[in-house]
Amino acid sequence: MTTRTFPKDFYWGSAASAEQTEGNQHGTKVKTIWDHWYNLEPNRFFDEVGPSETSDFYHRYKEDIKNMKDFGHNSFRLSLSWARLLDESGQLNREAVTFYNDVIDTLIAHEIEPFVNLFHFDMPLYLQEQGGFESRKVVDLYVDYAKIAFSLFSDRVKVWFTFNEPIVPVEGGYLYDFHYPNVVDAKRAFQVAYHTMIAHKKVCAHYHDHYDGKIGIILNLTPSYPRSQHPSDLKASHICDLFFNRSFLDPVVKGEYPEDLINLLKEYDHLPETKPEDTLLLKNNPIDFLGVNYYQPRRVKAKTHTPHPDSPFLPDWFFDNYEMPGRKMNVYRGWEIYEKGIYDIMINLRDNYNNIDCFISENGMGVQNEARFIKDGRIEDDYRIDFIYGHLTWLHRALIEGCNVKGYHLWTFMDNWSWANAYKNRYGFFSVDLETKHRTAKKSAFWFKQLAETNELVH
Ligand code: BGP
Repeated sequence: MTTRTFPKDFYWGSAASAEQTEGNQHGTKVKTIWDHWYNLEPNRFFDEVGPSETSDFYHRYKEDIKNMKDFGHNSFRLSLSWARLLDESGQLNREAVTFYNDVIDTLIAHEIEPFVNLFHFDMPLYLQEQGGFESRKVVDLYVDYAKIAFSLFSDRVKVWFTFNEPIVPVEGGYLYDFHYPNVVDAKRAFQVAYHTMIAHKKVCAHYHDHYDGKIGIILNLTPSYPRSQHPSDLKASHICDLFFNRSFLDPVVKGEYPEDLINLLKEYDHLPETKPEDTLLLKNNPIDFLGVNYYQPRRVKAKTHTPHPDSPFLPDWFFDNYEMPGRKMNVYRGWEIYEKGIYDIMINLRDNYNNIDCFISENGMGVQNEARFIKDGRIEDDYRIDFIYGHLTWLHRALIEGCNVKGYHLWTFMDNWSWANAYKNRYGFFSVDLETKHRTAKKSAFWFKQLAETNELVH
């Protein structure tokens, strides 16, 4: 039996988001794009379940935070809801301030460091109706919202994030039709991506001018592995990496977009509109801390068919997905499990991105129909323990090899509502009875507690 010891100050915990846990029907709140899309097309949501109820963190956070403490957490990532904090006229919602103040205070009272994220896919509807991040005006309103959040909570919150997986609303909302506004238009997609980056940079600039904590962003990094070393496969994988990783990672850490990406978008006439003053803003505002979400890699091969010239321009004009024979699968979710991917990401950050301080902000195993694994009243999720163990083994190796990785957060603390997938895939350390809202620790929660309290990875 090998024991791997993590540093004493390693961050152990889990992550969640406002829209997925609070319940949109509780407290005063303006509508988000999720409420709206659900009203329009409930059949696009698994089992037709929308964001109204969720696990009710809004009323049960005290119990949840106590559970976090009891199960080894020294840190927890939540997001603030823009739609809860401010109304349509930009007025502060006092009830929301009281709620978030109390959540933050309760975390701190339990010695759990709050990691606070400003935006996790939950655009207020009235702002989407003004163009969302296609509009510079909404960028400025986002900056105003961030400033208000900092002024309210920065005395206690020392770790902030601007966005969670900013590429997902771009892919989902403007390229592949799995988020509202369900547009398929790459030109608009790249404009949204670019403005999101401008918003991120403006917020970092303001934070660094006024506060002394840490600010960062959370990116879903998906290592892109080519089918073979053949130049056409390598090129396909390079382009996939440009679109899905480097389009955000490079400007965030290096202050500029990859030249190959700019050239490609220029060639296809898809460059977003920019302003001259953007260049300095992009260049000058690095982050202090990078959150890395990792679930599975991308496997890529050269395109077998040339796309029809009338079909909409999409990143996958340049590559095909490759279903590598023999790859290990999470059969309960349909995603590949490739533990070494977490190590490859870390080595890439060490060697090519200034060895930036980072942590694993999401990693986890979604399981459908998880109730089938209940024994004596609790879910025996040995598969999740194996999953976490496998990834942490590689993460530990990255640490030994000099990577600046500071922590590991599981997605997620308790089973929650997940966008169009609603309650299809369960990820939590705790299961939640959706009728009674009763929480029950799964076997993995006990295993994690032992790990987090001793810093020793044993299995
Ligand atoms: C991540 C998101 C989370 C969560 C998770 C699981 O990309 O940041 O918000 O939804 O994916 O997703 P799913 O339930 O679709 O498996």
